[in-house]
Amino acid sequence: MALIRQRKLTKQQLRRIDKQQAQQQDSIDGSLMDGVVMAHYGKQLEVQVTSLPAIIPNPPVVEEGEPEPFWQAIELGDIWRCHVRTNLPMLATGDKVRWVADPNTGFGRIESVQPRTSLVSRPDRYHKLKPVAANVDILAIVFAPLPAAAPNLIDRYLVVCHHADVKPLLVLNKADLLAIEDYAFTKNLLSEYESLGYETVLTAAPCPENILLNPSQASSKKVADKTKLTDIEPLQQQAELGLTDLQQQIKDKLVIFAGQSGVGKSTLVNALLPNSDQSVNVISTNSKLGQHTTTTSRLLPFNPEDLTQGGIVDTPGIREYGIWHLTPDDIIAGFVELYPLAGDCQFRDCKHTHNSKGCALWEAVAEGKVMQRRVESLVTLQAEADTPTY
Ligand SMILES: Nc1nc2c(ncn2[C@@H]2O[C@H](COP(=O)(O)OP(=O)(O)O)[C@@H](O)[C@H]2O)c(=O)[nH]1
Ligand SMILES: [Mg+2]
Ligand SMILES: [Zn+2]
Repeated sequence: MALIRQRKLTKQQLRRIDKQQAQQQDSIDGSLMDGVVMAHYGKQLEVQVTSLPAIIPNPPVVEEGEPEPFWQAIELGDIWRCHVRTNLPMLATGDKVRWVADPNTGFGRIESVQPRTSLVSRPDRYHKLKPVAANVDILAIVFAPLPAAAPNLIDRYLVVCHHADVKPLLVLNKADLLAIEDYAFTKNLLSEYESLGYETVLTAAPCPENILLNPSQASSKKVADKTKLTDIEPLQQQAELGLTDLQQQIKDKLVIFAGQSGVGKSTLVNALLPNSDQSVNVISTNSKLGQHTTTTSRLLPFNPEDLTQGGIVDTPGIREYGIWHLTPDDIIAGFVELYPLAGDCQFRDCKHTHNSKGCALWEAVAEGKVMQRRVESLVTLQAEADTPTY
């Protein structure tokens, strides 16, 4: 065993150290403020000032003829580049933090993180689980008639929501295309999830392809042969209401949009955040970002001056929501109607496959009480979680 030589300190020395530490703590306490993590760049973060410190630091007095030293005043709503104290857990966009700002350098340091209401995580390319967004209220699962919806993907997102403590909201976008008869399947899918108790909304995002906004567009499309323009009017009203509906549902909330590529997530986000491009610019000039930095996720507020009004967390690559870190129990817990049945399977370790003996889930399918595709979805996801892909 290694001998650790400890220097004996005199009582007086100990008292002096205590006093120094207490003074340091006092000066930190006076400078502490509230903030919200707006973006994440690996080691550095951007934090928005949401409360001012008790003691507002004064700029240095400059003698005449002296050059003015750097000084970044602390103002509500400003965004600061921050380091993180070493002993903190990994932080994520949306985290509410206590932090100190150093006006002499323009950098801040995060001192602590407030308890989270939810945490969305995602495995990185080395399969290590990374927090992506904290305190998210709603995960909007966007799907559309085209590209065709993958019910299994929706089920996967629902599992993720359950595990992250985030409320799912099913958004059927491109509702204008429902005027085309082929897409009854998609509308039906929405009703199925409604019957399971999930909140849903039907939207048609403003864009040139939207055949409700641009009926002339419809006639130029091959698919439009089947479009009966007389049917469009009620749908038009519904879809227009849809965007307002969506707006209402996510008001004052922090939201993530997820879903296959091409379903209209960016178009919806732009419609909901008309100033999103601007706010991104403001942030980058404020903090003089290096160009090499890529964010893992960014919070785009509905009102940049008041974060309590919520916003959207923009996360690249959010589609690859791995679930390998979840147990079979975690996964079935995300299937609201199947979870209560699983206890009735004959075997505790039932895999719920079609030929599993005494499987309560398949009995329920046979009795028409649950949907077969949901049980199949469950089995697929459980099998995926069971097989590491690296
Ligand atoms: N017809 C129609 N097209 C849409 C709608 N929303 C988006 N689009 C179009 O679908 C394409 C993909 O949209 P985008 O927002 O990039 O999808 P993302 O990959 O999910 O972000 C674009 O050409 C959009 O203009 C909609 O409600 N109706
Ligand atoms: Mg996009
Ligand atoms: Zn079973």
